[in-house]
Amino acid sequence: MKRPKRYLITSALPYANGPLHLGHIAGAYLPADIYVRYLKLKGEDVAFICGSDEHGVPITLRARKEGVLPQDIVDKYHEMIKKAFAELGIAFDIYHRTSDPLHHETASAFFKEMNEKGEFIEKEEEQFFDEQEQQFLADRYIIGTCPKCGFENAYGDQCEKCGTSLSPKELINPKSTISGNPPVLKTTKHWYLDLEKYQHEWLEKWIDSHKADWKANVYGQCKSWLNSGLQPRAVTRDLDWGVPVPVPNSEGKVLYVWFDAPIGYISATKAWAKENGKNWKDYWQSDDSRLIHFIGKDNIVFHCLIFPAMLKAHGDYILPDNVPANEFLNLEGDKLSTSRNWAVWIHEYLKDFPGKQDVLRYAICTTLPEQKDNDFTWKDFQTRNNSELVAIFGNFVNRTIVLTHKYFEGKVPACGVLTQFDKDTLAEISVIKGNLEKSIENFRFREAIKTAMDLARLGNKYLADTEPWKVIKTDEERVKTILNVSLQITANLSIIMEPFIPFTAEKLRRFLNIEKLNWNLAGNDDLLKAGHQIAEAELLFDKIEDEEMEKQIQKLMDSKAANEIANIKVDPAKENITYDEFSKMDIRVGTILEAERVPKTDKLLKLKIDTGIDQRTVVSGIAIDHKPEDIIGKQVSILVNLEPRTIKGIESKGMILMAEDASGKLNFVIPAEKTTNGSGIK
Ligand code: B3M
Ligand code: ZN
Repeated sequence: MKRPKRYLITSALPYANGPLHLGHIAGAYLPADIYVRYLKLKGEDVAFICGSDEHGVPITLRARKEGVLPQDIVDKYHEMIKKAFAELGIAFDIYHRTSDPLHHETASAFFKEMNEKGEFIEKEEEQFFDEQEQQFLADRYIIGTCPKCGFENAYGDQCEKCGTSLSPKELINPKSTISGNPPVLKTTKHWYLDLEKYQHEWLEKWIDSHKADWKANVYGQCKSWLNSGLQPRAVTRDLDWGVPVPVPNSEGKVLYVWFDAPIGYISATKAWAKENGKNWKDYWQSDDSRLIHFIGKDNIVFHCLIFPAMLKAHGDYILPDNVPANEFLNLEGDKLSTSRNWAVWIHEYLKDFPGKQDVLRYAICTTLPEQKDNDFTWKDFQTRNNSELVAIFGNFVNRTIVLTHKYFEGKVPACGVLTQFDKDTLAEISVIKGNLEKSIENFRFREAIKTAMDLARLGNKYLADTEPWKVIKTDEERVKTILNVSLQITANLSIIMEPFIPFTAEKLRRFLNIEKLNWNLAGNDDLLKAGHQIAEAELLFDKIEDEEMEKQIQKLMDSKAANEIANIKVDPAKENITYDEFSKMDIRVGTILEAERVPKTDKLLKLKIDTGIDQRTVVSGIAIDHKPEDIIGKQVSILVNLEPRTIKGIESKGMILMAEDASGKLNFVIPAEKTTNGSGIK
């Protein structure tokens, strides 16, 4: 692509139904922010767009659960998310929101325009309806038994236990989550985007044209969607929260959240342009601007297939030039989860580690899940801080500034004759800068931050090799040159670190008493003139102690424990029975004498039990949790007067009593002390 005149960079609009965590930042926000800061530092014309996604069923569900209005939910989280981004230095040009009237207007007009062009298929369809509540039920408002794994609380669109995508009609015994009643099917009309037609007309070709420049995971996911054949997709819903369908006689219908949300990028750009004397169309409707969407991998289909299809069908818009989606970040080996509270919440981090935004940015950047899922651990976070930021970067800068004060009253000493080693060191700065540009421009931010750190490593090594603290005793002129070189490296660090750790870059500029410098100046060896006065040194980074890490790990352990307790589901009590009914059961203590698997079954063991009365065979469904060799000799409780049954051709006389825990594991019910076989249990 020829050099664009301007850039339009978007980050996925987070749902305003909960706070931000680490996974969000690693997916769509930190990479975008690094990229944008880099472009801006080069003097490019960039609009960096984001905002809250305030529609959709998760928000209405949450509001219902908390007994408040959807608007209350989005107001609360919009502010919270916006603040967390700002404090972490994710510097959008605008952080807008989709409940804003400007967005409703923009999304409505977009739909109308497509509708007038005849781009939608209108279809009547049967959908689940809650008769008591008199409303249609979105997929998430229906739960039932998963046809794949039997999980009883699967949603209408997905089973969270086995991960299968579902449609509400596939659920066994569907129930409305609002009234709890079984829903009925009722006809309703919806507008569909004809993705099948677009696939054949141009979409497939367009995706293929990006085979070389898109990330393999992104291109691969698009191809697999295309290979299974795109189907028309409904872009409207029966719901009372969202952008109303702007067509007569469509009361109770709104645009599907995934139709209106990406249009949110456009409305946000309009709002920004209005405030900043720009023309939003320059960014969205002009071929010399470059559109890039930063997202997480679960949003690929919407940004690479559906939204482009909408933009093209509308007709006036450019298409994304790249969609560098990231994979997922895990936490301490486990999937991040809002509902299980398995997360590092950004607002909590900012409170727990004041002034350490850059440590988190750095640790996340070095762990970005660019090619595959990756794992964030507090141990790694601590090591990144203590062994890299403190020991390499901070150490180099501190020594340079302290020595400049000690020997030359804080004035940049003049550079004398350069040795070959000095020249090689200085030449390395440009090499590093060149590598960095390549990495950033190809969205390889992990590689980029490592390269940026190489400059700090270079500086640290330069000081260790030249040892100015020794040379000063014999050759002050040489020390002037050494510190001049070191200071030039420090000034270069203030430029190239800015995209990654902007708070630190600002601190460095304060130490060096300089303004923000253009990226293109990096690589120069005379950024600081001789005689320039620098400020006193402060520490760039502080060590993070073990106790602080232990606190964070404890926090995670606490939420794990809280979850385990919350997840224990206990069956309600059964109907009362009489004592006579109970006393009919003859339960005894027995001992397992023999145990073997019943061939061709997973669950069954054939046991020989000494009941005190006799020795008998019992077939028991405990093989998943118990191996035959482990249970021989064990005492058990056995119901001896249960009618004999033939199971897999074996006559089973009686039943071993087991306790089943919440996870379905079966544990033996045994007397607390060794008891004679045949003792009655009453
Ligand atoms: N809110 C989904 C998400 O946060 C959605 C992104 C919209 S981007 C237009 O993953
Ligand atoms: Zn399932």
